[in-house]
Amino acid sequence: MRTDRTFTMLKPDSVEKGHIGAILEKINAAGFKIVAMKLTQMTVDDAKEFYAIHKERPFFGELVEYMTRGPIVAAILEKDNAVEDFRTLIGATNPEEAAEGTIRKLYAASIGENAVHGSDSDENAAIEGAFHFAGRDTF
Ligand code: IDP
Ligand code: MG
Repeated sequence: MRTDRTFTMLKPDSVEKGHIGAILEKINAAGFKIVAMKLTQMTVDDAKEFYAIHKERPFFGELVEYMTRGPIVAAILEKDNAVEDFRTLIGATNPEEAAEGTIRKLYAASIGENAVHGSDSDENAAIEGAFHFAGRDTF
């Protein structure tokens, strides 16, 4: 299992607000290399599958609606210790609890609309990356 890759999505709110460039700048400045990237839109079935672990949570319907309402930027990122370092870069799920300078502190509106996704384990990074990208589109 690779420990040097993670998967991210710049969520619909980031795309709507024109924050793609600023967020990618933060990602690059933190030393992550982009090895796959695309603008794409998840279907309702895609979002239900991607977030299946949360299907019993009260916010699941809201989450699926949010994540499918417009395009996202999906990307696979490479760096030593990628999963942990990227979670540090994006900050806490709730932007009110996110550290100063983190992507969620800067760009997230709320715990629901929180700007970016970051994988929470090497195993999930591999599963989530493969969900969005074929091998030939990953460099
Ligand atoms: P994470 O994205 O920081 O890993 P998770 O707990 O895995 O956070 O939740 C997945 C996503 O579900 C969050 O990024 C956020 O968009 C949404 N979410 C989490 N908790 C809530 C909540 O309490 N209300 C509304 N949406 C939530
Ligand atoms: Mg999570």
